[in-house]
Amino acid sequence: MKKEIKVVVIGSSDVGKTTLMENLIGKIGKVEHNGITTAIDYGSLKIDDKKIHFFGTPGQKRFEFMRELALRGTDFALLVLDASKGVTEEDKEIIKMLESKKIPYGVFINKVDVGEIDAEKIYNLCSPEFIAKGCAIKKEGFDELINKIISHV
Ligand SMILES: Nc1nc2c(ncn2[C@@H]2O[C@H](COP(=O)(O)OP(=O)(O)O)[C@@H](O)[C@H]2O)c(=O)[nH]1
Ligand SMILES: [Mg+2]
Repeated sequence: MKKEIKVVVIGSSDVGKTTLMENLIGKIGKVEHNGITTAIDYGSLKIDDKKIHFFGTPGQKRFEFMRELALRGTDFALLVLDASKGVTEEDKEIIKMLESKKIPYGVFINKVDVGEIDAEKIYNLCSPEFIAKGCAIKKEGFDELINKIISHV
């Protein structure tokens, strides 16, 4: 079984990827300009005998090439959605990218403090390994998210 696992955090802009990673892992190395993550950031969590390395991706469509880069050699992806926005066209494009590359992924529905997305709706669109829900700013849903990631990588 693999002990070093690469997980890419992916999603449209402003869904809460950076907040999620910062609150999950702590301060992480990143390069931001005007609030846009322009470089692939990362940090890792050691859980039991596994080390999970998280890689961030910028959400802006014009940085699609960076998603492509980040997804190379990845073991798993975590797609972050914004519950207040629902599943957007941009999200659907990212889902298409993940499915065409056959990368297993889980979905984290973020911002459940300000909205909701029916899991059924997501399962009608695509086939994630799991769906977890939470609130990145309040650090809610993190234990369940980590448990689900661990049981799928
Ligand atoms: N209400 C709410 N806002 C959030 C949550 N997580 C992040 N945000 C806010 O959403 C905005 C975008 O977050 P950011 O982490 O920069 O998103 P990114 O572009 O996907 O990296 C910021 O203003 C965050 O404070 C959440 O769980 N609930
Ligand atoms: Mg960001």
